[in-house]
Amino acid sequence: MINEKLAKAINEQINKELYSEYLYLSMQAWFANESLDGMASWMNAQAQEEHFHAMKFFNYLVERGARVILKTIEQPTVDFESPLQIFKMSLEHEQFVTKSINELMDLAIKVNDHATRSFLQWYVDEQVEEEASVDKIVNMLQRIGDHGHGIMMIDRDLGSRTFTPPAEEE
Ligand code: OFO
Repeated sequence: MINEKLAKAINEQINKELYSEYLYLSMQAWFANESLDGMASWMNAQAQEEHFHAMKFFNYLVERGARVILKTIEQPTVDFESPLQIFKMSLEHEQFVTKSINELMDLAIKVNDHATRSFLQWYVDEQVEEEASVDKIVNMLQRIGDHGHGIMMIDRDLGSRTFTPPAEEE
């Protein structure tokens, strides 16, 4: 049986991952209205990835015999200004999630739960990738500024992203 405090913190993390999904869907909606279909599609792939992150925690709690307690998902921001502002906000959000995963890891270490430490290592590595991919887009957008042609090129490029859930080890 998993430590009660740790199970509670993982339940809170499930809420954060589902909020992330919601936030990226909200960003997708803004891009869709702006006819930036590639960026909208990138956000959709990102939202699917967040759903996967949430369900991975969900399944882990079930596997460890703990209850999954779903809470209200906060309304995400709906007012955005530009692609650059959105991707900057995504980066800040991912930094917040990284901090939260690190705190979970600290707790798993504190309560001596080796199984959860091993499980969380996947998220620690994943967050490095999450931050790096958004940071790269922020840099590209900063470089092109308001240049319409550049935005269209990035949009086309980002549209090629798809989400394939990683194979789960047995
Ligand atoms: Fe789940 O990593 Fe982004 O938020």
